[in-house]
Amino acid sequence: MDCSDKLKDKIKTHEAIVSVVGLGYVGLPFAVEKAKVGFRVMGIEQSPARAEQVNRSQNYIGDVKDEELKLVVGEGKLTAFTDFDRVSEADVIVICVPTPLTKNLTPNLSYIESVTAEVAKRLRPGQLITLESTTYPGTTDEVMKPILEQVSGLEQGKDFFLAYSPERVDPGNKRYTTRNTNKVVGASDPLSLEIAILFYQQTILHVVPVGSAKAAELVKVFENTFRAVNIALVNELAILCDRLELNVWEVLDAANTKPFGIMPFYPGPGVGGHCIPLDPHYLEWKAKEFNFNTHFIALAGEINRKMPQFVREKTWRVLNQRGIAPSRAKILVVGAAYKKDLGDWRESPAVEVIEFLLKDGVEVVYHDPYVADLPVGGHELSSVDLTDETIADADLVLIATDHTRIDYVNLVEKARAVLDTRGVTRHLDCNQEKVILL
Ligand code: SAJ
Repeated sequence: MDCSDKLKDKIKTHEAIVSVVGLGYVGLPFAVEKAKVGFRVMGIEQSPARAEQVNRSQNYIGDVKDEELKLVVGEGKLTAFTDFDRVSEADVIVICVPTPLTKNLTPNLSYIESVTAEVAKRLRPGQLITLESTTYPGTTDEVMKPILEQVSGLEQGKDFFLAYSPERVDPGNKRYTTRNTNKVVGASDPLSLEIAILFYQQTILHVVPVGSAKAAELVKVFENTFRAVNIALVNELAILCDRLELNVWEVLDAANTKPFGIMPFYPGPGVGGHCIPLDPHYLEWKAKEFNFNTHFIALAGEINRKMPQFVREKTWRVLNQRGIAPSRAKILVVGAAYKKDLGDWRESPAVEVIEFLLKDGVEVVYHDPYVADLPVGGHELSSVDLTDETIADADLVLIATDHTRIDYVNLVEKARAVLDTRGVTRHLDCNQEKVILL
């Protein structure tokens, strides 16, 4: 029996030891799913604090159920480490590390490269490595494979197996989870693909094979590009409607009554998170290698990135219409997270808007039920309670994130004026005279 047969058997019986590198919003849910079906999972996390939290069953990812984490950790099925020493024990190594951008929007593969080098040092025959991080087409075959083969002397498709399977996590989505979200898998040799499909089928309902790692990489970055471009389209429409003095929300709500051939996207204060604003630029960068300009990606990024400034200027206009200079205004910003019903404020457009307003001399307070403290523009702000007094005390309430749990009817009733950048008040039975929509 060769090493691939042994590996397939271990995967089928769930005796395979799985190592998940990176226990963030992708890695931790994935690790828990594998542990729940009986795999022994070694999490490798660069943050000692996070590793400690996992080992103490202290959940820090909203999409992971506390009781499930407690169960798998309690059973010894999931243990977190901060070093790679034991990765040679793993039969399958799943890499879920960040793929950020540099300041000038070029890929930063440093996490992938450093993790791959650590794995390569300990690589042994019979291991499967899969990359889940969103990246440009070619990363698995052109960056990871050479490191793994040159450092270990082993050969992909014969001694070890390598595949790409993009994460498809929609943070906060209660309907689609790691288990029931279709999973694309690609590899540049048939045996790696076969073994990777078998591995993912153990915990994911539907696996979608494609013919290469590159194709799988492009699938993912296309998915995020699709969203970035469509969000930019409605953001541009919002700016045009502002000039036309038309209500973009009325236009979009009516357009979305078309029963076919359209899909709802809505304007906002900008595009946040660590995917949509970043991932498409991985493809833009790769395309330049082929003397190809991905105009849609560049334009979408440009439009989405200018939305915070558009909100800033709209705020000035609203204050001016009320005879209030920004430097003498007090604004209550409702929502700091990058999207509703979660507390992640990385790349959040709300934070950029707050930073702009602080620069304009506005006295800014914010309320976000999911974000207790917020370092912004050199200030350390803390979320204020959303009382009738704090609402009435502000010259303007600016809704930057449309968290479900906020009582928007009361907010509008108690506010002097509301700038709603998310359209969340547009269908409410409240005094719409006080609401200015983006
Ligand atoms: N946004 C808008 N208008 C819209 C939709 C979103 O302004 O119509 C904004 C959001 O407020 C947010 C940003 O865009 O600031 C990104 O929102 P998102 O939900 O598209 O992105 P993420 O990063 O939370 O999650 C996405 C996944 N979301 C969905 O598919 C709905 C998916 O694109 C990826 O699987 C995931 O990122 C990832 O990890 O790549």
